[in-house]
Amino acid sequence: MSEPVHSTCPYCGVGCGVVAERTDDGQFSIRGDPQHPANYGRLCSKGAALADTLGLQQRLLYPEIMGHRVSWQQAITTVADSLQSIISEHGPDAVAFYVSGQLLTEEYYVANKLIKGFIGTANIDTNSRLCMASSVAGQRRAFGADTVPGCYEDLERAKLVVLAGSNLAWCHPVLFQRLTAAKAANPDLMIVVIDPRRTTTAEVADLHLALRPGSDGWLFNGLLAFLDDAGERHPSFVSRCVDGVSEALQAARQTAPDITTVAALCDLPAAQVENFYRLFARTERVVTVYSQGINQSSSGTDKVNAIINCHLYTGRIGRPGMGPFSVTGQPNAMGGREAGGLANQLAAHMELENPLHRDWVQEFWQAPRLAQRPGLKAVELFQAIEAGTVKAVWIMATNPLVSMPDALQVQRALARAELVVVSDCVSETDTLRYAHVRLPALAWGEKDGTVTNSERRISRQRAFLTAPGEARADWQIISDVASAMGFGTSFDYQSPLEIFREHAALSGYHNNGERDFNLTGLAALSSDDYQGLVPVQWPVIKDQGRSRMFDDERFFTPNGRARMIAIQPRAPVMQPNAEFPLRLNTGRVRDHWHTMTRTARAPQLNQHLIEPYLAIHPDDGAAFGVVDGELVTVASRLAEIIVRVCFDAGQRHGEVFIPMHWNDQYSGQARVDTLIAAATDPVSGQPELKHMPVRIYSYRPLWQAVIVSRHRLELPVTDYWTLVPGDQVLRYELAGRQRPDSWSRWAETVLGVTANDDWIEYEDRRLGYFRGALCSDQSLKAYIIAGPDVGAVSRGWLQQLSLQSALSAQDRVGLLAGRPLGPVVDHGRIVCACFGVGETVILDAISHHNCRSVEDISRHTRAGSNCGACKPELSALLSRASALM
Ligand SMILES: Nc1nc2c(c(=O)[nH]1)N[C@H]1C(S)=C(S)[C@@H](COP(=O)(O)OP(=O)(O)OC[C@H]3O[C@@H](n4cnc5c(=O)[nH]c(N)nc54)[C@H](O)[C@@H]3O)O[C@H]1N2
Ligand SMILES: Nc1nc2c(c(=O)[nH]1)N[C@H]1C(S)=C(S)[C@@H](COP(=O)(O)OP(=O)(O)OC[C@H]3O[C@@H](n4cnc5c(=O)[nH]c(N)nc54)[C@H](O)[C@@H]3O)O[C@H]1N2
Ligand code: SF4
Ligand SMILES: [Mo]
Repeated sequence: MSEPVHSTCPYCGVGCGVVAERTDDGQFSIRGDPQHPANYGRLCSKGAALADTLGLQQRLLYPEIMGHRVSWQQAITTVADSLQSIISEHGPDAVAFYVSGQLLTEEYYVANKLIKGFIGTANIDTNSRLCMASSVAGQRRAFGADTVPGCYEDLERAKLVVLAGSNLAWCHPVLFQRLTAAKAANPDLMIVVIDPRRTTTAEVADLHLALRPGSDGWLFNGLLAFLDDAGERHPSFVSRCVDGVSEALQAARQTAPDITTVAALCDLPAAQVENFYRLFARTERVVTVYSQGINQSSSGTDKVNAIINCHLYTGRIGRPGMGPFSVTGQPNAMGGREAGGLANQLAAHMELENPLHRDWVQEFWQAPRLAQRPGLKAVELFQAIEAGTVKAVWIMATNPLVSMPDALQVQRALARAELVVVSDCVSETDTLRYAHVRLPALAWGEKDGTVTNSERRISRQRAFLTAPGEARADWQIISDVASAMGFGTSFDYQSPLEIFREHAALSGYHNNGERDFNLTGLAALSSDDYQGLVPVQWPVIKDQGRSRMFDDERFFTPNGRARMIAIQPRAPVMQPNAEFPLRLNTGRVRDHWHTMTRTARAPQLNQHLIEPYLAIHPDDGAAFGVVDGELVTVASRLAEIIVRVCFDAGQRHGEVFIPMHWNDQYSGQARVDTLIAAATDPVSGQPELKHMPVRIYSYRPLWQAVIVSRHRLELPVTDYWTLVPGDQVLRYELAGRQRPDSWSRWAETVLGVTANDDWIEYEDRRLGYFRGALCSDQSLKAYIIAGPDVGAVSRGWLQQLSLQSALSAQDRVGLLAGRPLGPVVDHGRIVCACFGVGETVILDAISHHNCRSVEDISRHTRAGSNCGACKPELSALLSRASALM
């Protein structure tokens, strides 16, 4: 076994440390790093499944131009020359980069340096615009800098944790585990969840405020007014440190004067609002965590400031166990902000609008020309591409055809652009289809650099795999293009360390404490230091990091005082109406990561929620004439998609939820962002991804089918299909309105059956059912069952047969009959991804093995005993089953 390698999980912004070790069979095992201060050894279901995502299937391994493999030199020269010629003809603003919080800091730094300092335009934006932009803007207004005040330990030391627009249990699971462990140790720790949906996170809350979507501004303005009435102003802190107080108070009083008004505006029982306000008022140690339910809104920045106002006014900031806390989504959302990856930032937390900052950066980079004004923000950028003013775009580590609002507009834009370059690790994404040049990037585990997590902690990502094919690290690709454009001496980097040192040095350039971001203490790291770098929280001025900001009561505004902002809350831009009566909310599921390019590779992550779905309250389902489990068409004024209905009593009336993950690689028509209009926040430019009016109606297929196959299939065009990658077997769920002329021919074509194959089929013409099994060496290679309704077919049984090395005669008859002939163990929907424990097994443990607590279930079935992410669901199953017993 080789030396264990310490690295950082590439998924969420919790930034857990992992240890990768080669196992005896030559594979790698990944476990939590017990020494890493973000997780102390814990991992969630996604982190625990990392080893299963490392395979080279469907990796992009060679550069390609127009679909043909080329040498790196050809690819680099083509990109450089095309950019140069567009720039000389149309000026620097005709080119743009669209990058990602999944790049490492060093990669971000180089991309930003090339475009802002050498190409000379600020047309670089990042998917953080869809994610963190409102938090950044809110923090800059309040603190004078994009500073996250606190640290994870504050959640454990708090007496009240408010989770606003955050599904922490699914999206920051290890931080959630730390919080629930702290609550178990100290039952006085109260948790309030503010979310229109009853999420898994809400299951553990002492109080869940299922408010009217978009009404958070009124709720927090009301809180501010209440805190003032309750005498909770921190007089000395406010007079020493806070400006803008009376204006903010006046706006709060005017818009949210009392609890009754707030309750009506937020559509909440007045008693719940009062409970929350009293709890906040009487608890000094309060942390308010907020995420996309706040940020992804056309008034996201105002909501952020409405939250921060309450903390500033009561002095609940800068001390242990208190503060507003914006949790970052991506592994390096924070690092990207440090490197200045947004179109309206410079680098190292310097401001593009500040001439002095521009001079310093230009001087430091010895840059020929520096962008003089902010560039286009993501939504504007793709609009400018469609309009033809931006002619070339280089997309790195993001999949905008799936993740941008008005995704069909993004598609039109890329189809129109003169040059689309995409750097990615995988060979097929919806965005890659539009790339003229495809550049193969090294993936997690293959490259080195640093990331910064939600608590400003910089950690190393370290390589433990060799570079596959001709893939190169993103910093290398960008530097190569820069050199080919003639900027070689400024991009002559030999390693990420050299870039890191430059980035650290820039943070200290002309920085006498006016700027929060400062890594002077790391600017002279040796190669060994960098290799051995232990996780540290910025600023690092000498050799120490800093866990909590503002403990010195110094803010980064010109006068050093924080600012409260007067907030006039606004409703979402688009409201449901007679034509589109439902409001569409979107977000994440526990076991998938964004556009699924990595999580779909791990079989155990594809068993929890397996199809694109629409969650709707059963009463609304009845009112709109749809039934649980059927397919529905969801239409907005922009597009239509087809997904499966999932009744969920935790949805508010009039609101539906669809996850953001499914895309054209995994489903026929389920890209939810094709439905969402691109309304943006006027301050931050962040799009409103959670509030789109839609209507729904039953899709009513004439046929449905399930196919299991050992290989990926080329499906003919059908209205609906979804691919569910399983353990060595792929499953497809299909539906359509147009029946094939001959099922037999259709099935043989889809499954690629040849004359010599062992193929058995049976068609029941009267009832309209068809079954066909393709066998090879006694085992099942592929199987299809099609008919008017395949809902009752046991998917667990099909999976089991597919894995069997030999089929019995009874199995074969069963396949023709479309059902098992003997008893079969179907574990049901997988609840615990770590150990693959299904719902049926858990319900059995409760009803037949006397399990009365989550711990009992864990002991009996192992469910929940590893990462614990499913514990809230175990507890929900427990209460559901107990109610029936
Ligand atoms: N499993 C998993 N984890 C992830 C990711 C992933 O893809 N999968 N992605 C990572 C990334 S990049 C991010 S940004 C984070 C996001 O993490 P979160 O922000 O926690 O996740 P979301 O599901 O986008 O949205 C959070 C909640 O906001 C609620 N919400 C919607 N509208 C409103 C509203 O008006 N007010 C309030 N108060 N709440 C509202 C939604 O119902 C939802 O439950 O997750 C990170 N972690
Ligand atoms: N409706 C709706 N839409 C949303 C959201 C929502 O809540 N609702 N959330 C938004 C948010 S918060 C976010 S952060 C975005 C995320 O959306 P995206 O950033 O579009 O999603 P990912 O699937 O993470 O895309 C990352 C891409 O980079 C590739 N990749 C991974 N590692 C590397 C690398 O090291 N180098 C290179 N070059 N490529 C790499 C992956 O294969 C993948 O294709 O989605 C946004 N869109
Ligand atoms: S919480 Fe899970 S996904 Fe997030 S960093 Fe930790 S292990 Fe990775
Ligand atoms: Mo995000």
